[in-house]
Amino acid sequence: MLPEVEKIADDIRTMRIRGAARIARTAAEALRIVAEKSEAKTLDGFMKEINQAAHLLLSTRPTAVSLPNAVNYVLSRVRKAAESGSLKETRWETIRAANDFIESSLRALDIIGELGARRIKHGDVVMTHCNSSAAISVILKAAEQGKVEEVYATETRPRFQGRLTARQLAEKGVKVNLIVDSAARYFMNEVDRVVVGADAVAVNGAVVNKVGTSMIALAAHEARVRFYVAAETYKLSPSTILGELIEIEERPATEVVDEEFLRKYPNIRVRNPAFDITPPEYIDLIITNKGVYPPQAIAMLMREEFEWILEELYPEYRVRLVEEE
Ligand code: RUB
Repeated sequence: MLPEVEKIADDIRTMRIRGAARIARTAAEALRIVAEKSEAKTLDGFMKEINQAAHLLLSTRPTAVSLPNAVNYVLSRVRKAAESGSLKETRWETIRAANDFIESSLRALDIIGELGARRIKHGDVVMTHCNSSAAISVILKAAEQGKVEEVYATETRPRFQGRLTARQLAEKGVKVNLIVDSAARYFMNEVDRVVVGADAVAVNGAVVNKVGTSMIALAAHEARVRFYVAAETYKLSPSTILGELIEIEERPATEVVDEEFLRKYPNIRVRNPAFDITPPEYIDLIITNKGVYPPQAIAMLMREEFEWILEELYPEYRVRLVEEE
């Protein structure tokens, strides 16, 4: 395995590279690096390298579906190119596919910013959680249009990604209040809209995002504050159409307490789920690069976007399609 690819996998696992969109783009980049640096003399040899790299990348973090969606997008084009039997063409197609994914991911962020900003009104106070490039794109676009009064950003225990959000917004001149996660309800009465990102969106419109999101959604619901999710279409989880559940990553206890605490109190079990699930009833809109959807309608978009992946990767789904014809 190339050391560059191992390093990327390690950076994703240890969260030096984090956030669903960035993880996806970096995974595509890793596959491009394999194609650029491969010394394989045969197509079979190259395919083996690509598949090994894909396998390693997929094993890094289980929840953000953007990662398998990015890897599968590239792999699907690689497999098609490999049918030509040409090693050179297959390598080039790997590079092109990775570049296309990265470019369209960045374009998607801009579109989400534009569409999402239309849902923010002049004078709005916005709350956000964790550090989502899609949510930030919406807030910054709305701020650029002079609509955002101020932002409440939760610090996001235990890794404090909210500090990154506060910094990124403040650097662009947005007025930011950094608050502890548990103060979300206390400040909710001052908030007009909540905007968060997503690691995965299930077929029923439920959204998986940084742990704490569902509590904020609950508080927003109770206070009748609109709750928006900003998510590129590659955050949609096609396997949930087939009834698969999204795995919630549980991270090390040492992110919450130190080693000494663990040694001193061996009978205390520290739980540290990285994500939680917000049910569709608490979500007003999912803002995607293909338009703005109520969570109840997301299944439609998911089928349109991922028919190919379902047919290619899930043979049992293909059987069903054939039966339906
Ligand atoms: C990050 C997180 C973000 C989503 C969306 O979790 O939950 O809200 O990934 O981010 P972690 P983006 O820090 O554990 O990766 O909109 O940038 O894809």
